[in-house]
Amino acid sequence: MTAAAPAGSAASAAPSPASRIAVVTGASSGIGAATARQLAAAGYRVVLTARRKDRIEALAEEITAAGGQATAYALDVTDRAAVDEFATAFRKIGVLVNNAGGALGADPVASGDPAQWRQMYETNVIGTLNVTQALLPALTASGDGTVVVVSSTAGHGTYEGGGGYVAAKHAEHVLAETLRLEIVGTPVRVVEIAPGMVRTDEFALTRFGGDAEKAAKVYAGVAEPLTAEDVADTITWTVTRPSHVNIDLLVVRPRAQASNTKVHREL
Ligand code: 8X3
Repeated sequence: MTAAAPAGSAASAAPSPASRIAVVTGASSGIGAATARQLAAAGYRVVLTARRKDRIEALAEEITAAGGQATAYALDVTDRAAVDEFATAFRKIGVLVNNAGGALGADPVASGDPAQWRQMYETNVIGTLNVTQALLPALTASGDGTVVVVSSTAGHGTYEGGGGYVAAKHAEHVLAETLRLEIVGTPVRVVEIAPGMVRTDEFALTRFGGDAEKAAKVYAGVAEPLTAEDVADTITWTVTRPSHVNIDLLVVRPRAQASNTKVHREL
């Protein structure tokens, strides 16, 4: 005899047909790609978006070959017209993971590049705003929607050289908090995941304009930075909780990182 799943278990939170589509932005690498793989394994039909079409198409093929359901859609989240066009494809979706974004530069406020600050605000904040606004009707129509905002520990405290990125991530945090207040009473929950030090192929490399030496220094001597899979695991856990459970904010760091400025390094 098969025992009935206990109320509130992960099994009881399996996505319903109306809510089984999950859109992931920035799905071409790192946390976004790992999240797409894990949500597909959890039974979601994942829609992969990113600017790099070849990458997301390859990932969609990989997920499909592994028995999952995935489609790829090339999208720049800062292009509002393109985002609106993308959103017309959906009447109902269950999950939106706002992951696209990143850091540019690590200069002090006194000498930081305003163009980089602006670009970080565009991708991290306006990108999240664009996609969330465009898909909110479909998330609501599903009767059981989840908006995930992948912010950062940079959204909760600052550090020297972090100014522009920290400012953008604070704004993303505020977007998530404000949205949660504004849509309470609708069937959509808002989850913020704030990862600390995560070693991915591209985050630090992009931040330092492709300078591999500078990028490596970020993780120097840190035994085990988080992986993209670690963060994807937390995202998947939050979206597979029963619908009435809203994980407002989940801060996740490697054990070696006690705060943004206190990291244990064995050098
Ligand atoms: C990444 C965390 O410390 O590089 O979002 O700002 S940090």
